[in-house]
Amino acid sequence: MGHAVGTLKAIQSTDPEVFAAIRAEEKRQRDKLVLIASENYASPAVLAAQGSLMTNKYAEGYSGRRYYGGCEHVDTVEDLAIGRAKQLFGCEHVNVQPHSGSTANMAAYLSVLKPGDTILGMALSQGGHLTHGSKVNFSGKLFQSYSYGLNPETELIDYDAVQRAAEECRPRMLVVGASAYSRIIDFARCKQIADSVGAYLLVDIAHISGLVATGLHPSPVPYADFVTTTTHKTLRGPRAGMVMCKEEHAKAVDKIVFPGLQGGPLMHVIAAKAIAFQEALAPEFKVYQQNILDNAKALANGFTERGYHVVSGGTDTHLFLMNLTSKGVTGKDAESALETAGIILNKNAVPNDERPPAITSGVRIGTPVVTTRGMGLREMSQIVAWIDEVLQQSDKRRVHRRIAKEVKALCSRFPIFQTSQ
Ligand code: DSN
Repeated sequence: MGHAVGTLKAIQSTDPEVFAAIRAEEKRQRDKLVLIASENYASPAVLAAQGSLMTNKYAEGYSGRRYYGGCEHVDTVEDLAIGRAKQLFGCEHVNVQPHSGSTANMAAYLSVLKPGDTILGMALSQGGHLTHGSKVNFSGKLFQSYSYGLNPETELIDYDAVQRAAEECRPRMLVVGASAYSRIIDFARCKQIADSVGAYLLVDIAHISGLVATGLHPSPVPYADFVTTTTHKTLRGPRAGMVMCKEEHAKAVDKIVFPGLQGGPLMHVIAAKAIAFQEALAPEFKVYQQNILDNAKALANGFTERGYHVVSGGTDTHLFLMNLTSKGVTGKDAESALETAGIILNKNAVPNDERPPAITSGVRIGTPVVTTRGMGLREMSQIVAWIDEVLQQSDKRRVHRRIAKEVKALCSRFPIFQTSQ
């Protein structure tokens, strides 16, 4: 992949400090093995659109009805993004303007709820997301939030318990979706639960949207009132969000995104969304998503064979959690030792974790990035061996440094882009 060289050169001459940081980040992304489940490497075309002069344009409003002149070309890219998103997900309506997944969720809530209404979402500590009702987030401050979680035995979503929780708290909105849950979610069942208590259903597919777009995870679109996503995780587009909804909510969603929550849309990012959706419609994208799944399964199986506790017993998606309690290492120490070895992942709370979020008892592992680099089953087996070696010897810096060299050698065989100079 190649950056727009001219753009980077312009930075070099005007701001050497920022230029140096960007070059260092480029080297870091090139030489390290990234297993952060929410990250990916966007294509050169997506990067170029984000660096384009569409960033200069104000376009408050929507295509054909803007509050500024000169919007004909940004209208074109927004129309393309909308048409392609509808084709990818089969949704009735989509708003592609949200700057992030968090804003997309805020828009879904506020299109039909009022502050003080009740929501029920998966607890952050059980694999949910901050914006699904966490008390430290707007969603837990603005709304009366209640949570559900996993069955402690199976570590799977306990739908009977969700039903009971819904009957107790009578939410106006049931929120489904996760940032650290590895199994297929039963959206039809969630719809039944929402209907049984007269709640709206919001499904946040930020993590799995690439899998949903290619039919490798069942789609919530037929069931949910609102489906939100980010566009930069498995979907491999620019860093941003969007909201899909049933036609009956279209006006309310558009009105809350603008002027309710945001001002001018980021038209350079919307152009990049249009490109990413086109890439995702190509047949190769489904092959890529299948490879992500195969790689995640290979890692989860490899760790299970070595005696690790993979939460929920395995994975159907691009990610899984490992509970390291029986290995005698915390999530924080594991993250740090692995980073020295050139392997980047994040510590993560495991279900019913006794340690605080800044320490945790586990790590989250995801395969979108390594799969984008073209790595396959052979490399996954090597990654399991390296991670196991580091975690068995989490205080031996010499071992970590040796592995970092081996990681760099592997990464050089799977380039993510040509260096800009
Ligand atoms: N922070 C993202 C993640 O890592 O899953 C979710 O917003």
